Amino acid sequence: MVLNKLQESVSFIRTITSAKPKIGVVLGSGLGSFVKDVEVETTIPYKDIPHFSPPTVEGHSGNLIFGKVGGQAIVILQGRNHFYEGHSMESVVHPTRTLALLGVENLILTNSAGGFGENMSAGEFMIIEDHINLMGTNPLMGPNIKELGPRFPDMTEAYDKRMINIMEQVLQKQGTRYHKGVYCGVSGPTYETPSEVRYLKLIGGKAVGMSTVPETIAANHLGLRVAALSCITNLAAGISNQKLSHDEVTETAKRVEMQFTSFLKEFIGHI
Ligand code: 6GU
Repeated sequence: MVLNKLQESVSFIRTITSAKPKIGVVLGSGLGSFVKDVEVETTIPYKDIPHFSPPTVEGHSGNLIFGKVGGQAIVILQGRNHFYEGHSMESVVHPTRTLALLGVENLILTNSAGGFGENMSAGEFMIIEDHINLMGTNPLMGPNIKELGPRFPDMTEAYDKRMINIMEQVLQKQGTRYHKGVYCGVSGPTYETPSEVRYLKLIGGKAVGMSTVPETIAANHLGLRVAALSCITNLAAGISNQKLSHDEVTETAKRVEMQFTSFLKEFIGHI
């Protein structure tokens, strides 16, 4: 069933383009404007693709985009489905799996996250070195689809070391402030309580968000190399006195749009 749906998505996309980029990019909340810097060749709205669902949240768009950046062929998921929207884990990772079946080998995941690491401020970035899955489920639950990958995938290096090094070099060169750390993936849609944030800190996290973990798990199952970058759009609850809002998340993402875009362009050129 899962495999049939994937094949139907791939077949539909193949009626529109024969492009086989090796690099896939998932753009998180408010980070969709990177597309302005892409030489776009083909845009396919999610609503046209069988088994892709259009996003329900404001500020999230839904397009599959093929194009080039700095001469490199890429495919972009502009907007993702979140577990908190009520999508099944299977449908959350469906677009990621589709990219792999289209030929993607390197997956760049981006997101907005709440930060609680030492010396973190809103507007900074965090390279995800590892994650803790706190979503209460796993996209690989259920019968294993052996055509996609093994029953018990290794997650020792879920985030590719070489890609982490390249990300660091690019951020340093561009003079962009960044952190490195563990991303805690939660289901949402509520932001955390201050006590929950203290717990996340105790277990070794530095940032928290409602995405990325399912895609990273599905991508590792498929044998893709994963790189992931969080935009710290706000400090997590209890770290500052400020209350949290989705408006702050989108405002900060907008403020760092230029830095984020130049980072992605150069990073893609070095993969
Ligand atoms: Cl503070 N928490 C979660 N779960 N997701 C976020 C966030 C916080 N800030 C941006 N996204």
